[in-house]
Amino acid sequence: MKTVLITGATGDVGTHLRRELAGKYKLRLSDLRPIKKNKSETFIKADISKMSDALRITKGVDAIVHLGGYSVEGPWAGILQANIIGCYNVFEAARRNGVKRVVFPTSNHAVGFYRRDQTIDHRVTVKPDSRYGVSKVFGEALGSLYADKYGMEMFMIRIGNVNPGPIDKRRLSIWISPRDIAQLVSIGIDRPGIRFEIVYGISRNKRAWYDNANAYRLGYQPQDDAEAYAEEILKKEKPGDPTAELYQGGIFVVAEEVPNPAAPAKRKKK
Ligand code: 15L
Repeated sequence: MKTVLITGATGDVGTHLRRELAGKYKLRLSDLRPIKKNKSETFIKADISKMSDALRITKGVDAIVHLGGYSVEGPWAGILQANIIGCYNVFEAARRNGVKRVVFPTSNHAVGFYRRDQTIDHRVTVKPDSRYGVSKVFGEALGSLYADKYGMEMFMIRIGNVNPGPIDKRRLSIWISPRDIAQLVSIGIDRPGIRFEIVYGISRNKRAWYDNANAYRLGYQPQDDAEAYAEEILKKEKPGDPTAELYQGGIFVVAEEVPNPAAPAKRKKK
């Protein structure tokens, strides 16, 4: 049985994967936060922004599912530490420890500035919608480098939204069920002959914005379709931000007010 490291194992996706992949692989979990592990799992507390920790957790595993890091938009300092430095450390530590296979859950936010009336495949130019989206593009680029330069096997899943069911209209297009994401991750771990692949992490959704032919070519057979929830979801849907609704990335595309430290401080009114 293969030993598989899951970083960021306490998060939502990690929690679904632990349940779905139990018994299929020996799971080694890591996270900054402590975890309540079960008997068949091992846990190592680690901060992946430190190379020494990344080297420790990746030693002796057959494959890595690198979920660790920020999973939503956030301040640059945090994204830099967790998603840029952390991702570099994990890929580099894998290389130094001779771990060839890495599954990297990237995100729909790497291409979130495509419009909802467009269908995109795995070959489109990236269009990140946020600092978080840029960090996922960084991971994809780093994966490509490590595949071409060091012969590593990098499987990039641009995940939509993992949940037991879709939670709103946008997610009817990008939802993936826990069992479908587990199937895709298993393809990423086990399929022979991977060098560098990008696939979309969505179920077989009728309203998909993605042409997921590359995932199907590699053997993906999703079991679920968000359409089964559509009527119920659409009944509850309220109109949202009109800009966000134009784009696939939703609210992530909307510019926030970022304080400008160079601007003269406003005088307080007396
Ligand atoms: C993501 O990439 C996030 O990890 C997740 O928390 C959701 O925000 C998801 O995208 C989404 O777009 O729904």
